[in-house]
Amino acid sequence: MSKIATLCLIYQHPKILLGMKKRGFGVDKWNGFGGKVEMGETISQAVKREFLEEAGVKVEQIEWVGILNFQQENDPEVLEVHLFRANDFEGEPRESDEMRPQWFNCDELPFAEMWPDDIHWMPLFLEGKKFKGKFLFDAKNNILEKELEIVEDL
Ligand code: 6OG
Repeated sequence: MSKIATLCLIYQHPKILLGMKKRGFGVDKWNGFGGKVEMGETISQAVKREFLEEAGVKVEQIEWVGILNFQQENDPEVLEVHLFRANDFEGEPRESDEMRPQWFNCDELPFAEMWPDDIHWMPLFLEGKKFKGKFLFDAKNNILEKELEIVEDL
């Protein structure tokens, strides 16, 4: 069983836009913007819809950079997250019910307040690599197993 979600980060070197998740899954963590792909929409439509809903900005040119599969111990469901990068956007990031956007320097990312997988794939993201990965978490969100590889194409 698997669910598909999106995750998109705006990266304008050296700045990267993250959002503090205010509610729901991943609450109190900094992350990119995204969410579940809805019935009848494509993955890239979901990226754009979620960015607009969560941060009030329009992203048009998005680059698909990774696929990450997340699983919890003793749970057969896999969350397949499609990761994207955007360089440009229209509008001014603003806080929504779900996210509080903030710019960070890419050398000063708040990994202690991010999902524990991020520290593994973020260097690849910042280098412009494409990658596939798989992470298994325990009930306390510690990583039990990890696989991560650079790929030419997704
Ligand atoms: P909603 O449930 O709010 O979407 N997401 C993860 N992001 C990272 N960096 N690590 C994880 O490790 C994640 N699990 C889920 C995908 C949830 C948002 O959170 C991302 C979506 O953008 C477990 O609709």
